[in-house]
Amino acid sequence: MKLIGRYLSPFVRRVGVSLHLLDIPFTNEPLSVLTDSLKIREYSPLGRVPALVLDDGQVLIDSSAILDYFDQQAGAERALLPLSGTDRIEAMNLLAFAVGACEKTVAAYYERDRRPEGLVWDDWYRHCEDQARGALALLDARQAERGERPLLGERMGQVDISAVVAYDFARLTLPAFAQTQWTD
Ligand SMILES: N[C@@H](CCC(=O)N[C@@H](CS)C(=O)NCC(=O)O)C(=O)O
Repeated sequence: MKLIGRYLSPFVRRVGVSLHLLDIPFTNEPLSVLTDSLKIREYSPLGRVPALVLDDGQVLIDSSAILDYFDQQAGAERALLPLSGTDRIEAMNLLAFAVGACEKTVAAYYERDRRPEGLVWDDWYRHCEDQARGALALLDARQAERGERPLLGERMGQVDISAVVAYDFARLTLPAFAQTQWTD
């Protein structure tokens, strides 16, 4: 099985971390969306990462869909996201903040770092950054309430993985987050 995309992408990274946690062996082909887009499109015509090539050649795309596939296989006891019930509703909601923070951080990063000089829209950059900050602050407040316990339930799961990946990505790519001290 092969995971396509670089771990700098928070979407690729949350899949990679989850596969490790589920003890599922895979290799990584670190293709860049900037320099390897034609190669990525050979795996997925949408040209996005992550894409996951299964052993039978089938290609799955979109981190949430990929993670759902493995959770279904793992079964309720091992799944990283509750498969049903009220816990699932709460998990999906927290996850939407973590994944939303990734999306807004990616948008801010592209606005600031990927546009030609003179075409950067500062107000939009700040808007995206504020949205990412809002979502991360909510998760941070939740963690402060939970203390040593995971964000949901009693064992580390997808909400924790995605929250940490989102937080790390913001620290790595947005200067305003570089010095931020969040709940340990
Ligand atoms: N909803 C998708 C988002 C994936 C995504 O936006 N990946 C970015 C890299 S961080 C990408 O491939 N960007 C290139 C593009 O969209 O053209 C997921 O969860 O997998």
